[in-house]
Amino acid sequence: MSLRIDVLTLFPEMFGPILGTSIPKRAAAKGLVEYHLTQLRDFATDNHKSVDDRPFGGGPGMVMMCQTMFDAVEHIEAQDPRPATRILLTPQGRVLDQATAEELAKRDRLLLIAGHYEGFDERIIDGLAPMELSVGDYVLSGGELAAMVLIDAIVRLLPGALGAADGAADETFADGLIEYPQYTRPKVYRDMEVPPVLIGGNHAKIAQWRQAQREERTKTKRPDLWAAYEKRKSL
Ligand code: 9D3
Repeated sequence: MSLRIDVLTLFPEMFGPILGTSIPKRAAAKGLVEYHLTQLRDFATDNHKSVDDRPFGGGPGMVMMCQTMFDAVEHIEAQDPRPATRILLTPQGRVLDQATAEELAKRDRLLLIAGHYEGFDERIIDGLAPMELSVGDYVLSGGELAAMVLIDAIVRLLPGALGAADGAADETFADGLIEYPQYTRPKVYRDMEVPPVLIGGNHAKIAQWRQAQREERTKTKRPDLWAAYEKRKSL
């Protein structure tokens, strides 16, 4: 059975170009995943089609309201008998990492909820008990781009999603080190030379050089990953 991904959003039109391009598109064409977009505003019941309201107790901004969210989630979930893993995209969530993407790629139904500009009524979190995910510690205008990041990270992990040419070369994060530097023709460009070891054809030496490069570059470019790598090795 293929993966069904539902997205609940005020901006479904943002998703078309991303889901219709590259690997997300190819994965859907191969039947590995289906995308279903739902407009949250369709579940508004008042004349103004409200999906948010002013916060009790005062303060800036607006708060996504319970009724539209609960009604929409119940409507979406009733479209398929498989229970959905509910995911709320929020800056307060746990930060997405590769292990989480791998875990989510094993599920058969995901419901992604993206808000815009503002927060959620806490009863949405209490009542729907979603997994709360962020894509990093910086402020976006809404959860839509975060949802697309999550979809892309998951869908490319589905078996068969990557062509033979794209596959396998996923070393980064698999073992905690970043990748070795790569070069292609020409051998000299604007006085910058390709490391001679790569041209010599000694494959054992090339492998050794690449591994040393990975370690050196992880130390300097990603000291956070290097610390985690050293810690894991010492256990
Ligand atoms: C005033 C407090 N703000 C929290 C930092 C309010 C707020 C700002 C931006 C609430 C929501 C948003 C919109 N962002 C998201 O919905 C979001 C997000 C993000 O901003 N960064 C990283 N990951 C995510 S996932 C969803």
